[in-house]
Amino acid sequence: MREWTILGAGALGCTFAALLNEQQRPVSLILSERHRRHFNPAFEFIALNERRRLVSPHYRFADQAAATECLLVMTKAYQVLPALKSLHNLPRHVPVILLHNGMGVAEQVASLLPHNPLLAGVTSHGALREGPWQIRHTGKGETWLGPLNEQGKAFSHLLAPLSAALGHAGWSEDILSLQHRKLAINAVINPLTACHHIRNGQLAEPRFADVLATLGEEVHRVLSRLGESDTPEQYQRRLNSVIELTATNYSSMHQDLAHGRPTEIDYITGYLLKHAGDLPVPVCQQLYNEVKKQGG
Ligand code: KPL
Repeated sequence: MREWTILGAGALGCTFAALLNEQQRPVSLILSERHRRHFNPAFEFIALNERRRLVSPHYRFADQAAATECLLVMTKAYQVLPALKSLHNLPRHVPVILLHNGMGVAEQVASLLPHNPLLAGVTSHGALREGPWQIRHTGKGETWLGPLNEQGKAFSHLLAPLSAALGHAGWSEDILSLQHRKLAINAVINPLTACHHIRNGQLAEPRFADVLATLGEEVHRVLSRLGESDTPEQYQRRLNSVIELTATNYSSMHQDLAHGRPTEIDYITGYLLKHAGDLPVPVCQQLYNEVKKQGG
């Protein structure tokens, strides 16, 4: 049976490990060096129905990457390259699936690992770390995978086990488009909730109506420049629906800023600013500056 190896033992990485493990799928988590001397053999996983259980995946370190059969990269965007560079002897036939937020990293991964099948994924599952070894699954969502290079096209069979574990997994030959769509949602919700210290659902309050509309227009313009055909209305509907569906969540950028961690702003808003060219995007720019000012 194929073992799944997860690089990035954050809340979402541990959630995927727990859900795969529940389906009796062998899973290993690659831990960072700082955990080598001291790590818990198990973490507590709190499912959506509040059921708690201990999950004991195999733990590995970067120097044990030769045993990897299939790699899910679930680190923060800015950790992807250093984490992949630290892996020793990752076999060149191993599929590498990038599941981080934001964009702009895949091109560098393709140069780093030119022989590996490369795939990207987008997921709308939500998770929260409640303690050092305690993870809560906060939202069940959709997960889509698709190839980023020719070799990646042969790996649609990964969907079946993933779908059984996650409740949904789909294949898209145009994963770039799904990444753009997710980016366009994150570029509104994440910096606004981080700067205003609010939950996602609070963006539906009337005080945010103007900024939401203006920022939405800016982001939609860049989305069109990136080649996406969504109308402004379709985009706005999707945005409102994510705000509603994730109303009680604190966005990942809010959590990063609140815990004094670096954020993914360069890979979300920064990516849009880079691709805006001569399009006016003053609110995007202002939010980018504000997140940076607050330490992100
Ligand atoms: O992806 C998210 C994130 O927080 O990064 C959303 C969809 C905004 C949910 O919180």
